[in-house]
Amino acid sequence: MGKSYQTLGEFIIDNQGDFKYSTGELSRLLSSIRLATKIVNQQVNKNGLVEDILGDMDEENIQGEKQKKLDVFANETFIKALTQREVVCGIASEENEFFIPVESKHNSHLSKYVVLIDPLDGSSNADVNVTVGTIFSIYRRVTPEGTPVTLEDFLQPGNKQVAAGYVVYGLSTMLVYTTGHGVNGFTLDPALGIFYLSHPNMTYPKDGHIYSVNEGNYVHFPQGVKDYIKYCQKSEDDRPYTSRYIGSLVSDFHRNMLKGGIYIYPSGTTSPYGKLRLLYECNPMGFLAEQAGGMATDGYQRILDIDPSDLHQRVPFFCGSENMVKKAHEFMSKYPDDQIDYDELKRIKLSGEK
Ligand code: AHM
Ligand code: MG
Repeated sequence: MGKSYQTLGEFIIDNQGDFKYSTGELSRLLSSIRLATKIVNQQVNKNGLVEDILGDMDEENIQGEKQKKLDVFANETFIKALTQREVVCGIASEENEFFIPVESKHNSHLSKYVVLIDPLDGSSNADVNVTVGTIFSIYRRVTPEGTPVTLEDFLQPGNKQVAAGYVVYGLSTMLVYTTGHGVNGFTLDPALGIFYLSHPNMTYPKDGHIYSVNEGNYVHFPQGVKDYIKYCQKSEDDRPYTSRYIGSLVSDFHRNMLKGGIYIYPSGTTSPYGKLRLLYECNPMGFLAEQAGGMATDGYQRILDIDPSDLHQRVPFFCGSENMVKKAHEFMSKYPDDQIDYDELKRIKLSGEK
């Protein structure tokens, strides 16, 4: 974590050459995300001061301004920043049931990128002044340019991502992202409104001592997860591990990447596939994890290789330091029947649509 005066804007431009035949489209897109992040950050920082932001959407705050819930505000801000600047041809958001096609009003040539976004992840934490985040994921469209986007453009496996990142609105606000050439973190100087490169080349320690899982759901967990948790708690070698769970994926991930750890959201709780969304949460975090030398799986297979069947599909998520995820796999592999067949899921989904 060296001192650096390189700004995010400069970094984006300096690294544009990582992409052969770059036209600057991705740079413009990342710059729009940066702008939206600053706007959302301002609003997040007023949380508590402007108390009605947590109230009904129609309420006025103490300054007499109409206020919106923070997650609605964040969703609208990102969508606006991306559509008005015409830097994408389509957006899918965790907050919206359907994807949003973007039509060009100004550019004859509309961007070839689609963005998938979780505008305010862990938003229930906002009520108690605990860190929340934004997660984004960028793909090249697969349908021909110049035609309206289709579902196919969004239902791509995570290994096709061009870029992904998150923003953590914590003690300081950080934007962390990858374009497939490592992971870099930028910290916002709130006085200047500028992100500076503060964490170049972020990497997961190979081993760790932190496990992050909502143990309140223990009785519902698959046996492999229960066994692994018992292993983490055993007094042997360098164990027991420390348990840390914020309930805000971005913060749990961020801490584990810096210190070494594993995050698990298994199946068997709120849904048979866990809680987290493949497209808005697991794929972008999985891409970042791998780029930082960590791993992201569903307990059996690589997250980035899953062929998605639905915009809001959920998957179990095991993510973190390589040796910890591998150890968890050893326990999971004893219960092969718990493995999910995603091709079968897709077949069922498609046959249901006919
Ligand atoms: P959200 O997208 O509705 O905010 O849910 C995602 C969040 C993650 O940030 C967090 O890790 C998880 O849900 C916590 O869930 P739980 O309260 O079930 O442990
Ligand atoms: Mg979320």
